[in-house]
Amino acid sequence: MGLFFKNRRKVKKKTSKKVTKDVANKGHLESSQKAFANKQEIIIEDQDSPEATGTVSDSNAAPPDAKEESDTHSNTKARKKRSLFFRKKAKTDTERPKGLDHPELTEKEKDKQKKREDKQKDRDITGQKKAKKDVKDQKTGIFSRFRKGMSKTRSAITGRLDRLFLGKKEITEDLLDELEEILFTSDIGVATTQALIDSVREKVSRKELKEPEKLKSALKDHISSFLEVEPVPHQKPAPGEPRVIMVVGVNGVGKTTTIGKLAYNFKSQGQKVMLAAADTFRAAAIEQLEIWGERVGAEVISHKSGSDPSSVVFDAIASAVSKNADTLLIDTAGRLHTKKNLMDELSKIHRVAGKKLTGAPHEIWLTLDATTGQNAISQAEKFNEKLGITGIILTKLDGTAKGGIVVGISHQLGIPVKYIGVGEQIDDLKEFDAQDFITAIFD
Ligand SMILES: Nc1nc2c(ncn2[C@@H]2O[C@H](COP(=O)(O)OP(=O)(O)OP(=O)(O)O)[C@@H](O)[C@H]2O)c(=O)[nH]1
Ligand SMILES: [Mg+2]
Repeated sequence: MGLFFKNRRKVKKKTSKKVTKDVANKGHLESSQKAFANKQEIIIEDQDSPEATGTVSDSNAAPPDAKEESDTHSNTKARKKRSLFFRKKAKTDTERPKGLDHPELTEKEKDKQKKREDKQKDRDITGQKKAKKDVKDQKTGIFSRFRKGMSKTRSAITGRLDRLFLGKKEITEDLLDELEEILFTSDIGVATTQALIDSVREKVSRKELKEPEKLKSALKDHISSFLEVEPVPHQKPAPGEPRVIMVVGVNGVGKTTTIGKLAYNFKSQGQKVMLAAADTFRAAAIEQLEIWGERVGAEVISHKSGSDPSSVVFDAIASAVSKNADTLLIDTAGRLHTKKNLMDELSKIHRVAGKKLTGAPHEIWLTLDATTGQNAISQAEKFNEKLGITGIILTKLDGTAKGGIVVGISHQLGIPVKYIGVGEQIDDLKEFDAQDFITAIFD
């Protein structure tokens, strides 16, 4: 008996409150149709939906067990089922709100609909703001990593300059000699150091520069002008054709890693990127590139180890053209700039690329390791002679005191530094910006 009442209470709870009240007050169920009609009305009211009434009355769908219910008044199971059916139905219908200009909407319903749309707009704006902040954070992140990486270069240049100028009242020959030594030992390079010292001497002799404190800002301006390098003229891809970039450099400078970072960078800009595994020489070089390809979601075109790198490039270009890639990055084997046969191999790759696609490779980027110091300049000279370098990527600027090499490279070679590597992670590549660089060294 107790169990019977318990179950009955449960059923009552689950049924619409108003139905329970209505039915219980009367003490009996007059007819299943009446109860059914009451419940329909009440549940529809409960849904608070702009079109609920219309939907249910218009509906062709029959409630489950309708017939069965009309036959047996006390079938609570069927009642429960039917109640669920209408609830579900009304809910599905409210999930499809009508537009504000819908003729069936009353003023109150329009108001509600407008509020709902305004809320959605607010959510969209918040989402957009967050996305913008993420991009900003990302930029701030790389900038602070870059500044941190440049700290040794900063103390090698600015730290020593500050100590030199401290307490000095005038610019003497001794001071200029010491300045020359600081610049020279900061990996700025002989020729660039000489150019800087000559210009300072000239300004001093013309009495344009008298106080040592002003010397620092004069140097800063001069170095800035060295860093503003005009782009090297190069072929541009024809509309609809991929931009083919060949990445070259001596062994272990960071070519493959940089290609991975570049692919990530270009992909985040929405480009379709493909990679060519043209280092068929070093063991595991193909696998290394394939890992990067997988990480960034870029297809890698490869042949087996030991095969001709030119034929890899030929196939990769064909594939990039047919698959409408935006950019094809070619990874090449590291080689010493002094080895003629290996340098000749690069010329062959270059020729074959041009045969497959007119103008390819559109760019040749030389990767230089910042920690090598002055040797980087002679590497750049040799690669440039052989291939005509269109851009430089300077890697491993994190934690080296030899960052001054950027100034020498820009001034002596007249080739723009495109990117700088500030770590081993996928996003540790920064587009080179002369002003950021000057700020990181001097401020
Ligand atoms: N700290 C630091 N390490 C880097 C950077 N770029 C590359 N490396 C590291 O340098 C090492 C060599 O990188 P790779 O990309 O294999 O160099 P590679 O020029 O392709 O080498 P080869 O194909 O053998 O000629 C790896 O350990 C990289 O993680 C950088 O910007 N900073
Ligand atoms: Mg490599």
